[in-house]
Amino acid sequence: MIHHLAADFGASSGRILRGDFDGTNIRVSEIHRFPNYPVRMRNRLYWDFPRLFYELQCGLRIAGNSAVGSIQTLGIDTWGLDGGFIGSAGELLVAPRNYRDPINKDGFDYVRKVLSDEYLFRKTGIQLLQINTIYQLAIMKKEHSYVFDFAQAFLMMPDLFHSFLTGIIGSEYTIATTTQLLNADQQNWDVDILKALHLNRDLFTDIIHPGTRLGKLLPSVAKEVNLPDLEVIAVATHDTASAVLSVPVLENSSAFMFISCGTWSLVGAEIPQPIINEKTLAYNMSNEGGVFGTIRLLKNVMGLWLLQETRREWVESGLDINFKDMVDMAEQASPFLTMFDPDDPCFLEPGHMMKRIQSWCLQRKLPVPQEKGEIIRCILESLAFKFCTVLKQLEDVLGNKMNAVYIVGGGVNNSLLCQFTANATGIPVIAGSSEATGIGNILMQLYAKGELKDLSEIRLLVQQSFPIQVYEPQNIELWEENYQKFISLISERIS
Ligand code: LFR
Repeated sequence: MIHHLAADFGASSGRILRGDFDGTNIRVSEIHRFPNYPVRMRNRLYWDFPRLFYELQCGLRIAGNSAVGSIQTLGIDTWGLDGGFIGSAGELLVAPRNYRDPINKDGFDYVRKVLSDEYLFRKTGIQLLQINTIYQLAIMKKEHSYVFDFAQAFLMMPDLFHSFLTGIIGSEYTIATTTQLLNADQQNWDVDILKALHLNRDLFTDIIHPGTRLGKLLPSVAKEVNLPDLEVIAVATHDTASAVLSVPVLENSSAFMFISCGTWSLVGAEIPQPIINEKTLAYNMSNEGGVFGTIRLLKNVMGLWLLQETRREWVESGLDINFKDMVDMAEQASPFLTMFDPDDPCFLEPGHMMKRIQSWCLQRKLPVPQEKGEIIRCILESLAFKFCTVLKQLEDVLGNKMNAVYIVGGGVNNSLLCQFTANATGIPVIAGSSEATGIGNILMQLYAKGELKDLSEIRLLVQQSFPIQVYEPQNIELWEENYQKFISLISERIS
C-alpha cells in the first residue's frame, strides 16, 4: 500500500492525515492533532511557528512508525493571509504575525490613503478586509520594522514550511492570492502595488503552481523524522483551495454554492475566471485562486470562530463543554430570540465573545441573549442568515439561481447549522467531509504523481469515497420572515 500525508494547519488546530489510495477509493485517517492558538505578547498577536514545525515533525514520525507500506509524499496546507520573513541563511527572522492583530486596522487605514479601494480591487480581485496580508506588511514597512533590512524573502505559511522541509523557496499560487498583492490577470506579484507601499519586489519569490513536485526532505529533517525518501509536493496550499477541491459535487448540481466551514466560513462559487466589476466591488467579494485554473468567488463569513471563542471562555472559567453539548443546548433554546451581524469587525479579535454579542444586541435595542443556549442559537441562526445574504449576492453577480449548497469542513459536524442553512437559503444543503481540506491536499498529491488526471476525476473519487448527508429546507416562510429582519440590521444591505 502507498501512503500520502497531508499536514493541514488551521487557525485553531492542526492535523496530520494519512491517505491510502487503492486505485478506486481513498481512505483518510488522522495520525496526529494539535492545537494552534494565537499568542499575544505586548498587545501584538503572533503564531508559534517553531511549535507548529515541531508538531509536524511529531506527526511525520508517528506516520512513519504506523504505516504498513511506503509513505511517498507530503503536502502542506495552511490558513491564508499570514507568513514570515527569512534571512539570508534561510533562518526565521521573527515570529509570524497573526492576521487578527489589531495593527492590521492601522495598516488598512494607511493603505486606503495610498491606494483607492477600487484600484486595489481592480488589480487584485480580492475583497477589502483588514485581515489581508497587504495591510500587515504595509504597516510594518511604514513603521520601519527592522526586519526589512535583513529579510531575504517573505514567505507565506505553507511556503515557510516548504523552505524548512526542503530548502526550496517559492510562493505557491493559491496562498499567494490571499495576500492581495497578486495581480489577478498576470497571476504574479503586482509591481505597482508593491512600489506604492515601498515593499521591495525582491522579497517576493517566484510563483509555484499547485501540483509541483518540490523534492525530498533536507537530510537533517529526514533524519529527524526517519523518512529518508519522503517527497514534498506543493498542493493547493491555501486550506480553502484544498477544501473546495474536495467538494463532492453531484452531477445534478450544475450551479452550487460552497461553504468551507471552519474557523472561518468561506462562502462562494467556483468560476472559470475572475469577475472584477462594479457588483463584485460593491459586494466586497474575493476572486481567490484555485486549482486547474478555477477561481473561488467568495466572501469570508466570521464562521465557527464565534462558537470557538465562546466555548474557550466557558472552558477557561472551568466549564466542561464541547461543541456537541453546545449544539444540544442551542436546540433547546427558543428560535429567533434575537440576531446579530456575525461579520461586524468587532468580533474579529479573540476574547469576551459572549459579552461582545450581548452588547451588539443591547446597542441596537434588540433582545439580549442571556442563557448559554440562547447565545449559541443566535450565533447559528445569524450565521445561516449571513450565508443566505451571500447566496443572494452570488446569484445576482452570476445571473443564475443556485440549486444546492455544499458544506465541507468542521461545520458538517454541526447538524443544526447545516439544517439552519438549508432553512435560511431554501435549497438543499449537502454536507461532505469534515476533513475536506486534508482530503483535497492528498488529492493534489495523487494528481502530481499522475494517479488522477483532472478535476472531474478528482471529484468523482471524492463522491465514491466519502458519504454525504442531505438537509432539506424546513419552515421556509418563518425563516424568510426573520431573514427580512436580519437584513435590516446588517450594515451591507443587499438589494
Ligand atoms: C480559512 C482561511 C480563509 C482565510 C482565513 C484567514 O481557514 O484560510 O480562507 O481568509 O482562513 O487566513
